[in-house]
Amino acid sequence: MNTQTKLTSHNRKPKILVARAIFPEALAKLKASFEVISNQADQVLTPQALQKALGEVEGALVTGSERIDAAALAHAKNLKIVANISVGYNNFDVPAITAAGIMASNTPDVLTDTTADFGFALLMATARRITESERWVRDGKWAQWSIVHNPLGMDLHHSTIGILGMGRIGQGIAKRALGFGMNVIYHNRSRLSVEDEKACGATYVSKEELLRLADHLVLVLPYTAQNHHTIGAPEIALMKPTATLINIARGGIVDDAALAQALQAGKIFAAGLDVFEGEPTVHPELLKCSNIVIAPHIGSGTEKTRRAMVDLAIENLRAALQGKRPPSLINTEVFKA
Ligand code: 8YV
Repeated sequence: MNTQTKLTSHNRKPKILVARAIFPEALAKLKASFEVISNQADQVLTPQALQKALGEVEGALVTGSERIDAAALAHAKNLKIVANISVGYNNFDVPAITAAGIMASNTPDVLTDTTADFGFALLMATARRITESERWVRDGKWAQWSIVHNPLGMDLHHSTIGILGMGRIGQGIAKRALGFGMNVIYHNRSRLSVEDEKACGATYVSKEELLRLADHLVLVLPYTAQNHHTIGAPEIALMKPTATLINIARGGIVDDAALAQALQAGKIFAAGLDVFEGEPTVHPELLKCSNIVIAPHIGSGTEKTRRAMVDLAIENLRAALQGKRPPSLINTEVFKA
């Protein structure tokens, strides 16, 4: 091996995968330190293409669209980290990633306030029928102002908001609700500390009480196998006919077919949905409902926050490839200092 070759191999940049389009400046910075396989076309990779790419790299930036499991990792001999650009990581089979000795990270905190803002926006749009009203106006139906014949909504102020899942985003929603004079109740796997309950002005109730008492039910829990269809026909049956249901958590937490039936039958007043089972496909029966506000999974979607998520994921990736502990490592047992 001549000196030149030695130098080249010594200076070899680690190879990484950027599985989806990211901001050009972030990609340029990555290219300064890494050899990058990037998917700037932004077409979700097939499982085969993902498996192949993971077999070639030492680090990968991925999103909720990439399922990382034993099959995806089948050839990933040199992979040290899969860094999710997302706080939720139900796209990760964490035991399989851990068994392969690979670190997994996510992007908590940086999106909490943006997502809580969005939850509130979706709640307000749903309760006050804003998108339905806009369609009504655009369809030329607004002939005159009317006391009773314009779309009439439900109040937020001084109503009861029920929050299912009281992590960082749930607590952010509770704090916003206090500003509207709302009565805040919540249910969570584990109860908050007295101080945290006080800071959110929130009262802990059982899941059944939450369903029965909430005027507005907001879902902010992570998706797990146990949480599949946490809200289905039996749960909706407990809700008030005047209630709204907001899902900013994950598709699969709500049984979308049951929800569509309930909305069509007037069992609840309305729903605001940012996430869907099998998204980006939306259940055709949901699309037929007028009492629903639909968004394309944009809870964290401000440019500032998406940049912060990408930056944090990159920080995790860089740390892992430098032998340091990634700041938001999920499977801490894999890290060896
Ligand atoms: C992501 C999200 O944009 O962070 C999450 O859990 O739902 C969103 O912020 C989405 O999951 C894509 O990875």
